[in-house]
Amino acid sequence: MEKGKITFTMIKPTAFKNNYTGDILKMIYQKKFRIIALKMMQLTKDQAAAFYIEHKERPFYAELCEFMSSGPIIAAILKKENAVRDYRQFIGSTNPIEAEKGTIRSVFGSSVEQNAVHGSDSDDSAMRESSFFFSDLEIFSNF
Ligand code: DAT
Ligand code: MG
Repeated sequence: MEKGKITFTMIKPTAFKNNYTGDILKMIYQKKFRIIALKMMQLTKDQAAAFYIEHKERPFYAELCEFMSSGPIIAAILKKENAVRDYRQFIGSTNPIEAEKGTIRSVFGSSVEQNAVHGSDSDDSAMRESSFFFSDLEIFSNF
């Protein structure tokens, strides 16, 4: 994996449950991101807590871990120049109500918590989050 060219995303439980996975992946491809790793799984509450450890002091942390472990999710590593910046722009603001029209969160998000997708906030986060979910054998770096 090349730092600076990848980002990590998750399709969150509500979006998955609503069968938005196909539409979201299609939008990702249309924006010229390449998927270099992909899986479906359900996090335990402890795994969600470890993934979101940076938020452990926030008032919504317990609820967030509860929600993120409440059902299956899709995890993926996306490759593109400036992947982190471009993907954050493409998913829109954390709160779907504030997200720009046409962004993934504005189209598929239902609330600030259930905002359809995760997107890494920095290159360091992208590397950490990708390694959290995927082993080297599951990552097609040259794809
Ligand atoms: P982002 O996902 O845009 O990077 P974040 O890192 O600040 O946002 O927060 C992580 C997730 O936590 C976010 O996607 C949804 C949830 N969250 C953030 N702020 C919240 C709030 N005020 N109430 C409930 N959930 C919140
Ligand atoms: Mg974040």
